[in-house]
Amino acid sequence: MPSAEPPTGPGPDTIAAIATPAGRGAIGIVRVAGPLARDIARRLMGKVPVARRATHGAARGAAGQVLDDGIALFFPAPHSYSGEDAFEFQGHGGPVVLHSVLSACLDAGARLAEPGEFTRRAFLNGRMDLAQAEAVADLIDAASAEAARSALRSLAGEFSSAIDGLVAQLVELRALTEATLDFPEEEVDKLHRDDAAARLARLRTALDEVLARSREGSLLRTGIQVVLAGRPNVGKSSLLNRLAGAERAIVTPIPGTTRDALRESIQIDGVPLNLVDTAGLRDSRDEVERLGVERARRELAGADLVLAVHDASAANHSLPAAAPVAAARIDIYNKIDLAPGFSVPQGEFPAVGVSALTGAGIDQLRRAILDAAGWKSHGESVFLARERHLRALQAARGHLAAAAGQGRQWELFAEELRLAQQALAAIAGEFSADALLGEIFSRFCIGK
Ligand SMILES: Nc1nc2c(ncn2[C@@H]2O[C@H](COP(=O)(O)OP(=O)(O)OP(=O)(O)O)[C@@H](O)[C@H]2O)c(=O)[nH]1
Ligand SMILES: [Mg+2]
Repeated sequence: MPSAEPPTGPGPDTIAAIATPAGRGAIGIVRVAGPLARDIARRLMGKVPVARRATHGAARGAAGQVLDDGIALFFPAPHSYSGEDAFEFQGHGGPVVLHSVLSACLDAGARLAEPGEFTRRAFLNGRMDLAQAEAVADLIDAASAEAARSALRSLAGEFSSAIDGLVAQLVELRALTEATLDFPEEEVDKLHRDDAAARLARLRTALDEVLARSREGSLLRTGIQVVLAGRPNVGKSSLLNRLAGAERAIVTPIPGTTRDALRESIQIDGVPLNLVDTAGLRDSRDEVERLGVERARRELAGADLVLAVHDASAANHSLPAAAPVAAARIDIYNKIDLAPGFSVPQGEFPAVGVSALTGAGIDQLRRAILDAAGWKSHGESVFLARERHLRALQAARGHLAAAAGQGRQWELFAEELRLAQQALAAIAGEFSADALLGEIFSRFCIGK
């Protein structure tokens, strides 16, 4: 049944795009959304397909020529992805045929969609909040099964409802505070003050929990920059190969084998790591090796986690004095197969004994890496947060801390609560600036 309501939303124009990836494929999809979708469906297919029912037919151009044969779908507003009338044609997945169908849609009055514009409209039409819209892109970009699962949960609203929960608590607390401002008698004030303090404490705990789960989940998005470093010949490249499960780096008994920094993307329990092998740190007269050592130092400076590799069978375990190791660090004692009875020195950093040759200790090393990176295997409960979300949560956290420090200054207390709420509301995209939306949606694919 056609909807009686005209489609709502930004701009009355109708957008169209090829929604499937460029190149040849079994099936290709052209999608149209907006007030002209119904009209375009009629022009291409000869009639408007029954709502939400797959309809087989030929798509025709303006002159009546057959462009392709496929399945047409029509979703009347508001029950479509973007909330507007939507038409979709699933045809043969060749670039030429898809472009001819797309052109027919454009000839019939649609314009080419911008990246993410369908999802942007879904957000503007209230079909999803901003965090959910972001989850759409994160799901498409997910680099591991864990990241995909987490994105799906955000898309289903799990992250948003955690934020909504915090906002609801804040709203209650603000209402209570406003009441106190209106009735400043002594007794009421004392009662409210105790109550408000207790509520604020609960709220801060809840927010810290969400922040912890978000920080952890953000690892799934960004990956962890892990750099192998140590003296020449201690087995850094062998460890990279062992962790990658493939012979990526050249390994020889000659000290100074690795010159260029070598990168390898690996996963541990679905957490993406960007593993970098570097030249052994030493003073060398060899020009090429010296440049390699310089690069190694640069990589170390940008690392989230440094794997400081030592040779367990050697007398001297220390890293060269000049090694800049500021980030989180794990000390790895390699070649334990050559050092029977070796006991791992306990120092300032977590330490493990391994053998890149036999694989001994490697599982323990993997766990140590995840621990050091802050992955507590909350697994199913982490939020695939973006930097934007973390910043908003941190801002809210700061305002709540400031509120807690306000004592009896109710006006200032109330103001900090208001600012905290504003920070949290930004996650769902309330009152979002156009620039922010542009920045978020421009990274989407066209047709999404
Ligand atoms: N027995 C034993 N030998 C190892 C182990 N790990 C590495 N090696 C050997 O140690 C030598 C050096 O290994 P590499 O992985 O090239 O060491 P590296 O730290 O990358 O050396 P540079 O690139 O020169 O800095 C090679 O002969 C490896 O086969 C181990 O766990 N046990
Ligand atoms: Mg090497």
